[in-house]
Amino acid sequence: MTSTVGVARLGIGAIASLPIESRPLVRPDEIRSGIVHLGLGAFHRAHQAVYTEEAISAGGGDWGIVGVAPRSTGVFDRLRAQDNLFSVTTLGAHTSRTRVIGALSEVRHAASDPAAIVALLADPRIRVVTLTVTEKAYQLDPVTGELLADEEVAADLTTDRPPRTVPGLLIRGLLARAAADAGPITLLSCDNLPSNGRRTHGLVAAGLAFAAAGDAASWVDRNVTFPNSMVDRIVPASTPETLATAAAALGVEDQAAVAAEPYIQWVIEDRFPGGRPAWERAGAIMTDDAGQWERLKLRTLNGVHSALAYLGALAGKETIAESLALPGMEATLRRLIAEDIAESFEPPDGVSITGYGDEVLARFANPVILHRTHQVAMDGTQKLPQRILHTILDRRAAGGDARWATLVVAAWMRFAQGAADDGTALPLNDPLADRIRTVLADTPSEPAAVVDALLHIDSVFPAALVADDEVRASITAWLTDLTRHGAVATVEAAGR
Ligand code: CS2
Repeated sequence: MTSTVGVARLGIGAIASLPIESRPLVRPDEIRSGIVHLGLGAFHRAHQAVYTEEAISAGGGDWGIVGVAPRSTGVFDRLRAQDNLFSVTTLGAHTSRTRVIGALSEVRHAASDPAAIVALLADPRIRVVTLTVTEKAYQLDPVTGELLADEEVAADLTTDRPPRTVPGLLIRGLLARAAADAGPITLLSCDNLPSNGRRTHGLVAAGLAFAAAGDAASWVDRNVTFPNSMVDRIVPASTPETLATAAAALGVEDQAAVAAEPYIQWVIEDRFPGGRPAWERAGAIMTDDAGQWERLKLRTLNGVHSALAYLGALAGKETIAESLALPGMEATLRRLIAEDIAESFEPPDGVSITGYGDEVLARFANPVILHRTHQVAMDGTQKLPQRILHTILDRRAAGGDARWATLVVAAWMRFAQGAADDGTALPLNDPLADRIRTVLADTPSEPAAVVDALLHIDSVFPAALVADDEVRASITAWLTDLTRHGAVATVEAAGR
């Protein structure tokens, strides 16, 4: 991205010139670090960074965030050039507010200095590690939750080379922390995985066993917690327009700007032996058990989001809001919510799943949030289990037919075949893309054959689902409709 000639850049020196309502609540150079965060993407900047800034401002404490970019240098360079400051523009249908966030006390780039990250994790000042690294970075089998056999992770755990993977960084960091007996710490996953804390714990335990680190494992048992958490805010990837909106509001250029919807939620299990920021002062819900919140959000919001992404992409729609506006789409999704999702689990006390679903649909309809269908469609193999397949399994166990949820699986299968209904190529960004392409290349294009072949990707589809002939027939019927009539006509007919 190029600088606009003559316009000053956001930085500590620019704070005094910002409109008062846009100034940060705390300053990066005045807070001390207590958190390491892995994953400096737009979501972190518009979510945990916002909560943490408000928590420090309201409740104090040394909880500045050391933001670590695992691989890409882009956002790291841009933040460094801005003294770690960036803005969040909150986009309502009719209002827009831009505020600079000062919660990042430091920024680091793991790939160019992994040893520094390992040392940070062993630093007694750091008492919380938060993660937004996307589902695939955990290297867990989505069906079993077991650590995958991956050469890079194995090399990180069994050799002295500087770690390259997220599991490698975490486990080598915990080994160093155990060796230094540097005090208790919490690893808090903020990714959209089911039981994300329990999975992170499983990953660490498996990694320590693999690294044959017996003493460290018992230190970890005594000193490290892995609470589950549910995170929620729609934060599309930033575009040149996002940066232009921020610059207009701030009067200075901000190349790390993000834009997000007004809605924001964080539910966190309160197990922090080394302490934590007063996140509840910023509106987070601290609880004993985040499980029901997590199911509510993953199955309803993310499940419906994936439905909109695949069906919308097939119909040639660019954004989630445009996909939702297709004739019959809203009615179809309401059935998915009421007949399948709401029947598949117990919601948190006092929450109605259909009421929550109505709110989710209203959020997706926000016309100024330009969330691309292709962005949400990415990494389908990592997302489908918790978003849709668990709903199907629970409905089937209770005797239901999961008709609407099987439509989403069929839409993913058609999307995975690589072309929209008008023949335009669709990108298959997925860690299993090669496997999917190989499977499809060897398969006749009839829907029944495609369903059969893709269901055999056993790290995505649980055995109970593959063995269920009614589910298979339902996916095949939908895929037949999608293939013959296209997504627009299929959704229109379904919504009638
Ligand atoms: C989306 C999520 O990209 C996706 O897969 O479904 O990022 C979604 O926007 C967030 O989970 C909302 O909290």
